[in-house]
Amino acid sequence: MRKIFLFITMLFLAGCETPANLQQEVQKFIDAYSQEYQQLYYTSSRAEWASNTRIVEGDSSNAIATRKANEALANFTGSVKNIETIQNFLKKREKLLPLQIKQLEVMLYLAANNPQTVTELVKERIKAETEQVEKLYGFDFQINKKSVSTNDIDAILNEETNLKKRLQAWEASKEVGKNLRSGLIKLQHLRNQTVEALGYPDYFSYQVSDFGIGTEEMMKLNRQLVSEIWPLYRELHTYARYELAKKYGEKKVPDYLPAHWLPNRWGQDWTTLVTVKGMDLDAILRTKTSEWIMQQGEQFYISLGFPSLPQSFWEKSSLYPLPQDAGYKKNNHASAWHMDLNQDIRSLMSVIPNAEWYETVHHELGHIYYYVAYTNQNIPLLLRGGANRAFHEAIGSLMGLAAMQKPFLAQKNLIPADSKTDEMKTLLKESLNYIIFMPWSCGVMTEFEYELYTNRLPAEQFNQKWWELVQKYQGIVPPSTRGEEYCDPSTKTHINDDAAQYYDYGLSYVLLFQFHEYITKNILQQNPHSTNYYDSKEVGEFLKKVMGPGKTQDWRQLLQATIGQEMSAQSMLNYFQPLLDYLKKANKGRKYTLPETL
Ligand code: X8Z
Ligand code: ZN
Repeated sequence: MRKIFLFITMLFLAGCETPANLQQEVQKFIDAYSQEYQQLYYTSSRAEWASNTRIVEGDSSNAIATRKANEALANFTGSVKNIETIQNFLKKREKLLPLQIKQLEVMLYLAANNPQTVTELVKERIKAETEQVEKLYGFDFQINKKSVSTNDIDAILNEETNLKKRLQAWEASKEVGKNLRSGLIKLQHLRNQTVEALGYPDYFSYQVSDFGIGTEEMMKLNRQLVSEIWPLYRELHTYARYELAKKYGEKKVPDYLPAHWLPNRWGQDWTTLVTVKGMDLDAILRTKTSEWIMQQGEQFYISLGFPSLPQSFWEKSSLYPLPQDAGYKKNNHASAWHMDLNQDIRSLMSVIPNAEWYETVHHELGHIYYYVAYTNQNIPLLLRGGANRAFHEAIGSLMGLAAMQKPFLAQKNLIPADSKTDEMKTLLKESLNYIIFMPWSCGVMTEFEYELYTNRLPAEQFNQKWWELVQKYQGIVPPSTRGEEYCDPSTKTHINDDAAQYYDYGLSYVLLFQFHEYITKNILQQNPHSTNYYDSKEVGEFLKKVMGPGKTQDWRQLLQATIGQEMSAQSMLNYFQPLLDYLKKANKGRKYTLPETL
């Protein structure tokens, strides 16, 4: 009798949990979670937005609101109750729908960043992160005791030929690091400790896991990418040493590039070393307004079949530099925000009319249109993200590349249609952007953060390790010894507020050239070095295929489905192939100081 009873009970229980029932139950949980998450996320975004757009010295009201909002979000995503529910559901994953599994995994990933089991550490970390951003962007950069903006510093590094003045500007740009050192030490520990609680070995590994690969695999991939472009980088490095020595009237060509010789605070972009006659975009853009640059960017996307940006984007974004007498400061690094994971999309920039900002505008709008592409009822809230983070970075950079090619510029009447330009020089200029970036992103930044988090770099070695990597990967040296009182890595935005994710950008450049090659071969049938995407609805359709699924598909499968390839640097190498011979000739008889292989 008993046995029969038990049997019936079991039948009943099993009957309750048919896949359909379970799926329904899980869906109810996902829907409720998503709704609450969205509200908390929006509150946090608004507070962060205020903290990044209005930094008032001595006023902590924004910081307090941001801390509170971020704590509320963390309490929810990291709650033990939520984690247990998610883990229990995931134990029965074979009965769940693929998109449900993906959403539960996203929840678990969010939880791991701030588990309730270590509430105090999470709180400390949120506080430290908010303070770090305020210190970085509230900093008063000064040259000769006069306040300057980072745009001012960048202009000097781009244009000035007097080495003393260059040195002053470069040194001024690194002062902020001293104030950020203690915060970075704190964050190194707190970031590691918070993710350890849910079983990640360290913060770097946590961030890497979002790509579905392990830390060692990611490091191997990055090192391989650097080694693939290294022959080209070595030529560019040699070329730049000699050309810059000439430019600055220095008789002795240095073995390594002094950091203040380069047109960028971190040596990550050398584009302005070369001007192409007939295509001097900087000179052309200087005659335009910042607003014109923004509209131009939007127009390009619209021409591909994307909608115009909502009125709220224009009203709520913070697109231009603050007036000097504003009485407050703002984050001067460009970013794009999906405030509520729905219709509130904004960008934070300090656009001035020059080629660098022209490119950045296209980059940020790439994020914005990515948001637009996956914000609809087919894509669950928790899967509104890039196929991986590198995809999100790639689209806008691709558009930036396309918006600088000659046929595009001619169609937009920015250069005369019949202007004769030196194609090799154009390619050289492009390589000073895309190739130069690789040892910086996949090398210096990635290796440093790997040391910092995975290998727990001691604080007394931050600056030493930094410059060791800069010399090894970029062939750049500091103008004079930089002791540990400085913290030069923390002058870079992402070290502070986008930690352990910089390989996203290196990978995005690789993807960008894969997309570009596919588009030019299969859609436009144009020479990849000389294209015009403008008005091509087919290109727009292709981009929507890449962006539309958000995170609902595995990124490798999506890449196969859209371009039929795995991720590879081959397209980038194809693109710059003609340059290698040209540079070898230009460098004939010159001394190479970087090793042939890394
Ligand atoms: O940070 C950015 C974007 C914001 S998503 C402007 N980029 C990297 C950088 O500035 O270091 C774009 C390329 C590299
Ligand atoms: Zn970006």
